[in-house]
Amino acid sequence: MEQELLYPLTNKCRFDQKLDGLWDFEFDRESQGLADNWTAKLPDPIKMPVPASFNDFFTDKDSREYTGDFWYAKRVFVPGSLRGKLIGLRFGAATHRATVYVNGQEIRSHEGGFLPFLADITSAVKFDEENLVVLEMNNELHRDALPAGDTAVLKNGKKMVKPFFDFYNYSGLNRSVHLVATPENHVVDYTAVSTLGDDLATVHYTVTTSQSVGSVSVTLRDKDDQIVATSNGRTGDLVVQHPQLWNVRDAHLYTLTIQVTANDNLIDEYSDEIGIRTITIAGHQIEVNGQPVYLKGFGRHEDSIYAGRAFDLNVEKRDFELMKWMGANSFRTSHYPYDEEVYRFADREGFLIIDEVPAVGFKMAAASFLGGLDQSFFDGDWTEELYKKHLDQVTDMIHRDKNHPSVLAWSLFNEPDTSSKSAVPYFEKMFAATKALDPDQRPRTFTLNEDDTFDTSYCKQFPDFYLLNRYPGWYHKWGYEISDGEAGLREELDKWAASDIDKPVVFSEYGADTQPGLHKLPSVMWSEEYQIELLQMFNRVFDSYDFIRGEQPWNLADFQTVEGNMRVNGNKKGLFTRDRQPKEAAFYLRHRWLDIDNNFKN
Ligand code: BDP
Repeated sequence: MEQELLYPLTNKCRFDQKLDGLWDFEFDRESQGLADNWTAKLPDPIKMPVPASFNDFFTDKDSREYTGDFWYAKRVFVPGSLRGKLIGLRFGAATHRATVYVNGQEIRSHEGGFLPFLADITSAVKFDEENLVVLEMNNELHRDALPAGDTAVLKNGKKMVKPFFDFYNYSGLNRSVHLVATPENHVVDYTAVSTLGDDLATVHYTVTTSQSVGSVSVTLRDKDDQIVATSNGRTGDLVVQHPQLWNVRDAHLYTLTIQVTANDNLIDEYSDEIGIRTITIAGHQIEVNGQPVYLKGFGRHEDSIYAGRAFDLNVEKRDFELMKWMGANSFRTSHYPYDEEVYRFADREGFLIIDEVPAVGFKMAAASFLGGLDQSFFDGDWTEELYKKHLDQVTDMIHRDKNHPSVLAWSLFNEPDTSSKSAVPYFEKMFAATKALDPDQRPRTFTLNEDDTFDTSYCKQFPDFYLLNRYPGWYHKWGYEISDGEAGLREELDKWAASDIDKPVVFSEYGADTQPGLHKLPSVMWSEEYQIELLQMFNRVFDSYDFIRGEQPWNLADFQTVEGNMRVNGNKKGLFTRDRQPKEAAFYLRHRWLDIDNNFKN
């Protein structure tokens, strides 16, 4: 578990500098780098942009598909004015494993390619000089790691990943690297949870500091910079009269400022934007501030041309404009936690996020779709090791994202194999271990794959609400048979309706691969017309069941996957193309969503 996950900032006590730009980069095909002293100097580096995935820049396949060890290096000047502070390097995402060296000294390792970590480099740093920062990285996939997959060795000796999931294994430093400095006695973490009263709200906060000396004060300011509440101590309550609540597509934020002082000296200060709101599940309703909400939105990916899975503010800005234009109010961070800037966008725009951990590929049928095995995933001897990493990443995700008002729920898996009893002990452990992690007690859930139905899933008791991924009309009962697909979907939903389960159901995936520009009357699969017909079919079904409380088609935009006979240069289920232009279906769905209020069905 990472202790220090606060987003970096510069103020009178703290320093933050992004180290984005060109880094040195080299493949380590023989895994000889460490033995050959690459921590002191990469022998023959090329330049590589950061943040970026390295894959799609290359014009040769061996480089694009490269699997194994690779290295990054950069000379970083550390100003003498930072003497006396703790100096760190904060990596937003190093996919999937990294060991950090500074001036030849090994600092730390980290596994998990979608969450940040801080390397404390204070003992290695030279002030007022350039410091050599070197990273040894690895992008292999394994069954005991997240996301799950295999790494094969071809007859020619080259390695190749076999993901048990449907997105490209984009690798490298996918998010910004920061040089940070904090006082030795500093704010390590804080939590802020709201309860609502009659025209009044209370923000219950806790602050953790690295040392116990010093006193803590907390101030809350409104958007006009007026102080609305103050409190003293490491835990306390901020009482806000006439609060402006954070709401769906109507966001109001307050600035929370924490100060640590000793003998009247300011020692550390940290500020963040928070929202005052509550989230509850009441029967089959999802509620924000006690009011029912119907989710309209998307499954997404961090994916774009050239830089792969790199976080790109420009792409993110465009995606938010597209989602707003569509009338959406929510999305799922399928299938991994996204860059922190995404949550900050959502906080400001009033979007709800289902925050997902990279527990994807926990299903052998998914592996066999891509040429894998046929056995229950949770029978495997890798699950003990996997569980540890999985819990670690759920812990870090909740720890990192807990203070964002936009986060509605935690998704602990995407499409695990729950149709075998062997899943149950794993789920029992995971749900018990994560119960108390979120101070805001948000709902926990996971997506149920097509094979994990009302009848077959052994894990229906775990989620607080259900996420269903269903593909009638595409992976089965397709084309002219789509009417049978609709009938089958209704048969399953009738069983949910007739059961004594009273929890919301959200459709978190459904869709049709669609080649933009392909038109056909009457429709055929892959045509723009067919995508619309499939969405119309699903929408008809959603509108006939009151307990369906949200729709998030797959996917906002086309995205890259491994090559295969089911994919034409990637997954084409986007409502938008990979370069973020609308397919015909986007106009259809926009029309529907602009007609549906955020409290649809109430
Ligand atoms: C679902 C997966 C998603 C895939 C989608 C598809 O959750 O990652 O991209 O199917 O096949 O099973 O389009």
